[in-house]
Amino acid sequence: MAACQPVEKETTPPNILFIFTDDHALQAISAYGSYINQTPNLDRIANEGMLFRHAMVTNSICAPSRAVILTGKHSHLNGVLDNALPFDSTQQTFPKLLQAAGYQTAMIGKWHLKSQPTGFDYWRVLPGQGHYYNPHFRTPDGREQIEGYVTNIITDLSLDWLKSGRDPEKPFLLMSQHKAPHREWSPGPDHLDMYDDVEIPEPATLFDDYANRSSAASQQEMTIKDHMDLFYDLRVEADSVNSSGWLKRAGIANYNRMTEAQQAAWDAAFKTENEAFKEANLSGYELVKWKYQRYIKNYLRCIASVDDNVGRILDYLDESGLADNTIVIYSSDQGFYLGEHGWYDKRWMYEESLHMPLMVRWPGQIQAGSVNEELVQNLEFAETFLDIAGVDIPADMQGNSFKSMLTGDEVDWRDAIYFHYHEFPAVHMVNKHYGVRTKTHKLIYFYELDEW
Ligand code: SGN
Ligand code: CA
Repeated sequence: MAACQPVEKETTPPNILFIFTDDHALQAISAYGSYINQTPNLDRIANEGMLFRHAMVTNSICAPSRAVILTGKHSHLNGVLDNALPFDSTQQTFPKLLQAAGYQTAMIGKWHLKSQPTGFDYWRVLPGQGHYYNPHFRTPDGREQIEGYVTNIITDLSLDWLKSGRDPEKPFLLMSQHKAPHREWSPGPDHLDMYDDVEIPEPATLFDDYANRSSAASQQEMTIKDHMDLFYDLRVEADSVNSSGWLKRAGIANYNRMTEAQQAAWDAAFKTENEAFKEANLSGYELVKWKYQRYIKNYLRCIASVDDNVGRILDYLDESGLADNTIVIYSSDQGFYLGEHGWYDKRWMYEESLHMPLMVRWPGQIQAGSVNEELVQNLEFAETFLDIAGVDIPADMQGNSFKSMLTGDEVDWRDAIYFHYHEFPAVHMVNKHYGVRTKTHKLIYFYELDEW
């Protein structure tokens, strides 16, 4: 009796929307318990999906993290050990495999891999680190400059592609990758005054003395106290400080990119506080505390814009009806120090920079509000996305698909992760190290110092 047979439902592979930021620490996401800011739109992804508490990178630095994500292989196999090395874009990547399986693929925003993007039907990427104001983009047809604030623009381009740039008959992969909240933490015009009258709580270790730790911890060059530049990083006027040559040039260039109207809004936002700062002539602890406030407020202002723009994307998914069959992932290329240990930047296998945010929404598949405690890594995005799309996972990829964690099925997961940071000597001077971490322990070896 044909009528009683279960109907073979035609399953459309889900769309994959990967929203990625640069240097967004867990400590600055309210779904992770931030005590310094609120991120209502990012929290929506966690509340309607799953939040991973122990998502970690294999190598805590930008270009290497991106190469790991594309290939599903550790740095020593994909070739991008550090930020200086180009990505060999002839190698196997998950976007290429999805494209071959019939997905429409797009890469918009920060790429940072030096070579040309491959495996994408559409791409528009920032050159290098890119700029916050009036950014240039590299495209297959050459360079173009777009007026406005980078986080808004990357979202506009992403929405344009979703609405009218793709073949609506095919499933899509969209990698929408922000520059924010990367150094030099330039807030957008909508958030210049945010946090003006509040004091952000300091982390307990802002004045860490690095006693009882590897000598690497005291040899770095990433303290708010000594290495954060008052002009380039913190926007106190050039004539008041001692910026080194290139930081001064870069800071001036950033300002000169702005239109007159953007400059006027910028000047108005910082002027009064800058004058008070010069007047106060701070030093020692008081100066560090002031620098922390200026730093964290600008960082959080950049995140507020990311949050607003994630809201725009989620709203569009709802309005267009795409939400039901689209898996939304929010993550960042590593964690970051928000004053913990007196630091900014990343690189270490210590917790703040080892972790990356990971929140995933997949309506009908993930139970809303679930929290995952397993040790997952950026090494498994490629495998997971292929698995979700029903594409075979190549045997030479090194991570595991975590799809069954998303759907709540039983999984036999790893009990330890491996990490290796390779960039030294280089900016911020963090020594090379590798290590392993389990749910309860961590072992790190600074092999050029021979210190465990
Ligand atoms: C730039 C930054 C550094 C940062 C690296 C790597 N300096 O060099 O502070 O550590 O990028 O960042 S800046 O003055 O140019 O902002 S990464 O995210 O690309 O790995
Ligand atoms: Ca980064």
